[in-house]
Amino acid sequence: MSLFTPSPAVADALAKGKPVVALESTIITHGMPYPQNLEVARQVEADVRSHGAEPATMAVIAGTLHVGLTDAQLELLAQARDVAKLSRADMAACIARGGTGATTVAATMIAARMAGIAVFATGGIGGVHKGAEGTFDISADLMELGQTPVTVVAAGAKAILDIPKTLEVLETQGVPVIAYGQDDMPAFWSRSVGLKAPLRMDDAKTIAAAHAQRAAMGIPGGQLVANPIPAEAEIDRATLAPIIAQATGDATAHGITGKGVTPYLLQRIFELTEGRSLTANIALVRNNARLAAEIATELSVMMGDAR
Ligand code: PSU
Ligand code: MN
Repeated sequence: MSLFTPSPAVADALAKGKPVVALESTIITHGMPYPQNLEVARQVEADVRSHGAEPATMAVIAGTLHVGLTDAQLELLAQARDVAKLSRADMAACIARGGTGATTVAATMIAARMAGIAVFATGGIGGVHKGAEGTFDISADLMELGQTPVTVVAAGAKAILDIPKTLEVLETQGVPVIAYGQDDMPAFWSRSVGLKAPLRMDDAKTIAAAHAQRAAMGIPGGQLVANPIPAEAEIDRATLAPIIAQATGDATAHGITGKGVTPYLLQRIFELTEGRSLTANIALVRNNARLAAEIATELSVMMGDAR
């Protein structure tokens, strides 16, 4: 029994040592409304291809872990209701039961590592939620970054999170947090959270070299590349702050907890910004897909040179 089923294109790329970029599916099922989620999923795959890499969108469908989806599978996920949101805790259980589920950042990293894919593009990672000192709500994404050797390109941590605490946990987990092309830590919908990122790199080659260096030294865990949203698409922090405060208050008032928190907040912020948050989200995911393809390309050149 094989652990996963690669699409023909992904299998071919992996066999030839060509660059491959992993993509998650929770952003499709729980992060964006239909039909924009389907359009974005297709567009992001096209962005990866146009930058010289093969996209591998991950999902569990009827008990099979797919690494690379057909268009029909993308459509099924985009339209499906009641698809499970799979993290480290539940992916194996879903497969064992023959279920269907979308992969979060943590689950996508696990699948990527099994398939031999080193680079992954998403929108934003999960992190330490505001009020975590009371709720203990800390995303499994952070611990995954601490143990699974995949470089994750995101637009920073979502502004709905407690970003200083998220950075503290990443530091504790030994995760390099690399701002791309600027000193400041980006905050998903905005280009800066107003504090410096721990590290800064200005080109894909250096990020790939750092990934390869960690692997060579046997340091477990991945890297987080924080790629700022393109300036023309950003929503400034001052505009977002009261909206995030309201969405967070609404979540508490409605008793939303656990896995429901992130999808609820994204949907509420979409409503409160009259769709602007989605436009920004699309721009940043596409931007991350392009950078991830460049990093994967640099890495495949390095690995080729090493062979
Ligand atoms: N970023 C988005 N939309 C999303 C997510 C991130 O723009 O839906 C998802 C990712 O899959 C991430 C997950 O791994 O939210 C984090 O969920 P939690 O906070 O429950 O760990
Ligand atoms: Mn959580």
